[in-house]
Amino acid sequence: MKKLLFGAFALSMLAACNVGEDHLLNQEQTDDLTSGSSVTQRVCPSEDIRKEALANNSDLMARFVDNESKTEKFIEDLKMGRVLADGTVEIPVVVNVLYRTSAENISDAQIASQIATLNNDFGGTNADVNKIPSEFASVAAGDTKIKFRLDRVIRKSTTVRSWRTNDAMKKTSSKGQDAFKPANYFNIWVVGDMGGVLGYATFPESAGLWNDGVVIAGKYFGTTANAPYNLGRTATHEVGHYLNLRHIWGDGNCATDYVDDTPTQQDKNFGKPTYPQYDLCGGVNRSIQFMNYMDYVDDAAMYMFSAGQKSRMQAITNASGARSGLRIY
Ligand SMILES: [Ca+2]
Ligand SMILES: [Zn+2]
Repeated sequence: MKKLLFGAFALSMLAACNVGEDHLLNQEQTDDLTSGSSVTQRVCPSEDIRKEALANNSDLMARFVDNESKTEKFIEDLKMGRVLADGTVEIPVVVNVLYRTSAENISDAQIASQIATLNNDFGGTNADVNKIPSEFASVAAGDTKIKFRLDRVIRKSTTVRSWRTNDAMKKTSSKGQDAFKPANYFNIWVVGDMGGVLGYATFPESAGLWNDGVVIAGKYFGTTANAPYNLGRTATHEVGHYLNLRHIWGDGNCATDYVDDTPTQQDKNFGKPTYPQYDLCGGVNRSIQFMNYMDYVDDAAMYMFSAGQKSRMQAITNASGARSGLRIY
């Protein structure tokens, strides 16, 4: 609907091009006539010059329409409370539970515990936030201004005993469950078992596609008794990917995660490392941020995003980002 409106608007701008030309001609004549004289009344020709330029340049017109569309969306989002007054974005969450046994049909309470964990971890209100070493406290994200609100739970019985990472759980035709409006809702699939995999995510280039979202094995979803993956941080990590964060070690030896305030580290870390740990990369020995959610440490050993990671996530959820469709409707 909005696109149609803008299309009509763009056409009316084109139709106005003759007026613009006439005006420019008049302007030139006026310039000649009035050269050397002082201005007696304020005149700004910007919009008329723009109309002329838009009428003669379809690329420019496309950019104009795109800017107006994004601006209107942001204002509409603000008006509707989809973006809160302090800029916080609320993401509606759909949890698709695929179960074979009754134990796999996880409770509403377990789902609620996962949403609460996401809001604490992304809000910087996690109970273990005080464990962040002072060295990294100055670059901790604090409140990322991204919140999660459970919109609905879709439960479905299935005969599948163990799932692989081939997205079969995301299709009704392969004994899974189709995504619920993935352009506007963050879909999580909770499955009974994925072998040795805790979870996996799509990145923002998949925004709105049929397979877009996060998959988590039910045993590690929310607060559970399954230590060391018992605090819901598997989802925190996977949602980080969904919002365009890479692994902190850049998935290579001393590789980059495109975040400046996460020190370059050699590789992933496991378990519960003791602070500080040092990695030698490019001849520089750095204290590494192994307690970051995007490392591989145990749930109890990860408790921060960095400010740089917050910027990347905000970039992808804002009005012009790939995930700008994720709003409460
Ligand atoms: Ca880094
Ligand atoms: Zn990962």
